[in-house]
Amino acid sequence: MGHYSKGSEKPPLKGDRLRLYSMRFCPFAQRARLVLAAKGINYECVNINLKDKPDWFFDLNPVGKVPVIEQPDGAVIYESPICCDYLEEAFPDKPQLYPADNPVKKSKQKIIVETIGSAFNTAFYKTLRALGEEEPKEELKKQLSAFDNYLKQNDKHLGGDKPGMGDFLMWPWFERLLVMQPLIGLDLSQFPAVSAWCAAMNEVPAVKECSYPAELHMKFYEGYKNGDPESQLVGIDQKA
Ligand SMILES: N[C@@H](CCC(=O)N[C@@H](CS)C(=O)NCC(=O)O)C(=O)O
Repeated sequence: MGHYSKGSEKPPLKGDRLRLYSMRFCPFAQRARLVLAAKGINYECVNINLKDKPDWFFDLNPVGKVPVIEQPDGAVIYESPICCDYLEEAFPDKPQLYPADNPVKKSKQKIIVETIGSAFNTAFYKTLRALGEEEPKEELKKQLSAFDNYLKQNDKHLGGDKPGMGDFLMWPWFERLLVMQPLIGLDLSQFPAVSAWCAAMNEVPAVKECSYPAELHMKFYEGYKNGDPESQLVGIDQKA
């Protein structure tokens, strides 16, 4: 498991395994890790130092963001929802996370991710950057309420009776919210359907495989807040 910074050489691709460029605490990269785990795809993970990126990383993704997927033949995919859709389509023999025969249900999952998911992700980081300010927290609660209403009126998961692509795309921010709710001054039990969804997601094997313990999330957050470039390395010996 590498952690590549400026000045490093790009590691050569290994055999026929897919490669994921990631940063251990990036929620967008976690989406791809979750989908890879849920599908049981064997892959190599290469972590990028996002505070001091290697020049070669921009050859893969000119935007310079993780996640990036590199195929054994060198083809490159980036932007997390596109990476996840690619994994679904490129591995048709692995468990499917969208209902292949129901375009309406597939679109409904995407709608929740695009609307509530995107607004929630923005509000979550705004709230963390401005702890104590009411406005971002109110927006966060508005999105939680919208997600709660949706879950109340629909199935247990966005994917139906079991987690689907939509659930995995939403999850990374909720893993963090569960840890940080006391810090934010928010009580998730006010949103019972979201709480039940979180409890169910926490039991999903792929979620367990890709999660970090609360204390690592908190240590990363502390370092991130203080601009500590080493924060991405928190607990690297404990869990890669
Ligand atoms: N829209 C992108 C967002 C990815 C993203 O913002 N990743 C962050 C880490 S969490 C990143 O690579 N930041 C590096 C930078 O912005 O320079 C996606 O969905 O993949």
